[in-house]
Amino acid sequence: MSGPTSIESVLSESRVFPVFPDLERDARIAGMAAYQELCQKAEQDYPGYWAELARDRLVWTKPFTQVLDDSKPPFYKWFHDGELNVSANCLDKHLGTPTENKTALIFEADGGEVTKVTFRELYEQVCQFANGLKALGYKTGERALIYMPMSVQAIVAMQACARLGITHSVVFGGFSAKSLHERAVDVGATLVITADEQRRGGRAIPLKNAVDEALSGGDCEAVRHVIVYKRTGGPVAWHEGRDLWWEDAVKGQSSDCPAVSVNAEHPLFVLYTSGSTGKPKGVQHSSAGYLLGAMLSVQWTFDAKDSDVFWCTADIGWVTGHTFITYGPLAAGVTQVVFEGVPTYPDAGRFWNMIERHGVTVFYTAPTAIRSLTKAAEADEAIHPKQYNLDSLRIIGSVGEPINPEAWMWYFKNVGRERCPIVDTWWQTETGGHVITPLPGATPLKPGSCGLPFPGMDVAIVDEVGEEVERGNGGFLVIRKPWPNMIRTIWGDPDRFVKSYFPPELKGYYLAGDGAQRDTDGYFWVMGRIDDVLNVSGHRLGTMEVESALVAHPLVAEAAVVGKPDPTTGEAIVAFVVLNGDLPSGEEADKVAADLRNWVGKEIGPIAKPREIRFGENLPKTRSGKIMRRLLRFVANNEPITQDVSTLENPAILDQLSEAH
Ligand code: 6R9
Repeated sequence: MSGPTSIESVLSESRVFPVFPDLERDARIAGMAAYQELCQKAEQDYPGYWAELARDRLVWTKPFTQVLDDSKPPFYKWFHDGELNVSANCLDKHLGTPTENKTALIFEADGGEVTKVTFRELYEQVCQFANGLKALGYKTGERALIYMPMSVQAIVAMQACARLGITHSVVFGGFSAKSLHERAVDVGATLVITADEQRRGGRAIPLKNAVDEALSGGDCEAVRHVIVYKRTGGPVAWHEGRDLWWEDAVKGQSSDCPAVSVNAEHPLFVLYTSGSTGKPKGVQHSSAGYLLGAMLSVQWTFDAKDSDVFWCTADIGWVTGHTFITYGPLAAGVTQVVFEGVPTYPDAGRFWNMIERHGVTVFYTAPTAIRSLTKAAEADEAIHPKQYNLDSLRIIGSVGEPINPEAWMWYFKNVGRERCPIVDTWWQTETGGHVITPLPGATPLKPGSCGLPFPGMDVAIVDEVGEEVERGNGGFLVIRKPWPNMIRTIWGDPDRFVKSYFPPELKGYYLAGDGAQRDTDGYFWVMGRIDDVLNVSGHRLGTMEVESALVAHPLVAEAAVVGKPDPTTGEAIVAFVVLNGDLPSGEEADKVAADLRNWVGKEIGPIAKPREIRFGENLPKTRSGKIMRRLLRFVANNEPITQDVSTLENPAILDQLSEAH
């Protein structure tokens, strides 16, 4: 941890860590010159660059002759006269190769049981389940909702849908029946695949019950079947004729099932994500373009090697779980660890323990997990990463939100042992795969920066009229050219797609919704969502900037900052803070708050001093670990929260923060 004179927090971070020579030597993209060569190739012949990769990496049943169709922007099509099957590209292509009998999945359940599945076995399970779906009458073009715990079966379900050309929509197991209902209706699901219950931290949480509730409304009659995987054996209600057990669906089914050849643009999945307002958006992805991006992200960012044991800790309910569990690693033929549960059960050493036991070489997690495990490790030496043998690691990654330099350094020192690069990967549900990221064998690292564009991606920081801003200035993060794994539309709402992502004043560029700046070396520094940028007395401040400063204080574990309207300064800063120690109260709280205000004043400048600091034991987070600043704004303004908070990990924390002054 940094001492009080540290300036680790601020975005003027100036440390640079050179590429590790051993990684560079063996990397797929070895050295900065190799990276630049790829970028130049893309610049000189953009369609040619992607066409070559698509021909080289994907197995086509009908080769494409057209690369990019940009005749109706922003509805772009890629490789659109080609055909393939995504599941065949993840499984069938390994049959008859040495990968066939290699371990595909090392699954560790919440209770610690480990199941290993080879690529051949996974192929057979997927085929059996796909045959079961066919026997029930399911066909290409239908939509299936998947609401399952992390399990081998969840991956099988997704792959089986892909195999038949059934578009899946995975709903995170932590979402409520209400959310499930909304998604089932919006996507027009005819099939639901679920489990009796899931396990999280030793507790059983019902899933099938929520499905029953979600489908009870009368507007989900299109759902013909609910297939239930028995995870815990817990009690479930049964709807004869509609419900059937997974084991019955696959009973007697052949373990070969021909993959359906679909058009490159066929919707592989629809994944719902929150917009800044309104109902969730169903982000629609393609088959070929999406898979190409997923595969390249695994191969380039994580420098996938045959000997790797890859572990992405995300849930399949998020895009990270789609790209870095279900599709990318399988297409790349990499062994991966998949886990059910939480990082803090049976104790907060679970991640480090699993890395040690399974010999994980590439580890990919989120800043929020790093920060909470830092806090746990500082409180309990016994589960500190230093107690574990993490020698197998060679690359560690971060995704989901900006990683503040403080957390970056802790991760780098304690997990990566100063010999593993951190790939801080910036991307979104809508982008399908990595957009800005360091490459482990090519990009020197700057703590807190997500590095340089992924080879081929045309990323820029622009002003309100789409003009690129000068280096060092903030602006909107945009992607200027269409890319193969981009969002195709918002399911059922093409107008919203155009309005959300392609504002007319931005020259047709894709607007990511994040504010960022680029330094003189071309490195990107993401400041957070543009709706999170504060304006205090005419000064632009990223909530991230202030949070980063707070988190750099030795007493602070986590912080979230929101703006509150102020008649004099426009906005005033309210900070919600979780300390490493106990929750302070009374004079103690006043004293710590005063110290923190001064600290921020010193770190960034007096303008950034929070007007108010409130302490809590935690922050309101979505189940994917994103802090819900929107709700904190209500709390900051002492306004009642009228929205549904059932999707929060910890709704009770809102009361605690409302009372804390
Ligand atoms: C993959 C994923 C996307 C939003 C994105 C940005 C934030 C993700 C980040 C990051 C800074 C990173 N974000 N990765 N911000 N640095 N490395 O998280 O997708 O759930 O759609 O969220 O997350 O704000 O716009 P998604």
